[in-house]
Amino acid sequence: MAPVYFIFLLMLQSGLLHGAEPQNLNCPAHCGVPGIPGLPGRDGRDGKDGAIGPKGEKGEPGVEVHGPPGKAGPPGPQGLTGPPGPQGIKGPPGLPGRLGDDITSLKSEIQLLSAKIAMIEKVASFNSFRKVGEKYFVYNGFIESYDKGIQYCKEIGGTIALPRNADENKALVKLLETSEVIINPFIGATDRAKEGQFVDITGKPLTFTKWDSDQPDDYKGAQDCSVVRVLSGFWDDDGCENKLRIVCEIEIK
Ligand SMILES: [Ca+2]
Ligand SMILES: [Ca+2]
Repeated sequence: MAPVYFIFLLMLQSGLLHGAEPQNLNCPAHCGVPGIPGLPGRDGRDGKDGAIGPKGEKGEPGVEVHGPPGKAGPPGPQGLTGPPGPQGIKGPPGLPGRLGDDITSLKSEIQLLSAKIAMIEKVASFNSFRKVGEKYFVYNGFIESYDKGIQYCKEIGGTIALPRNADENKALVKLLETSEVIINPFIGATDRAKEGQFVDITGKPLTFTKWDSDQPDDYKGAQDCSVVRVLSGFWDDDGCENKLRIVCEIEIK
């Protein structure tokens, strides 16, 4: 392509241009008006980096400044158990805990109440019973000698009846007054140890008596036990081997 273009230029200069009237290109009369300057071109690309400059002078030494402490790190692993320390001095005895005292007190009350209920149930199991103060007289129709009566009352958890005051004496009489057959009950007072000196079953002198006017008379020298006359409420000494009513007394506090 380039040779063709070159030949074309030669022909244009030697043939075609020779055939036409030559023009004077240097003539100012044929020159056009100068064109308006074009717009400035776009900025060129950045040049390449220059060469590395010389090393700067050494700077002044810095001032040491401590910053704030950092956050605490995670706890380390547990260390080995150390040897036991020496035994300390024994301290003074502590005060008893109030709650412990209350519980102990409640337990005691419950035990007392349970025992009381058991005794009341026992009293209620008798055919006849009568309360006077903290004492119950109980009777179940048992008729025996004095010594067997003592044993019987012991077995039921009481003692043979012995009025200690006027109220108790009345209560004992009231317990038996409705019975059809008049059989007096033994009371726990004897003079078997020493004639004429009546004592209770523990050997203590009586603190209350209600002997009838002519009693005790130790009739025929064979009356060392005693009874309450149900009809009058007065006492009489009687034979210990007689089979009489056995009334027991049970105290429930
Ligand atoms: Ca006697
Ligand atoms: Ca008598």
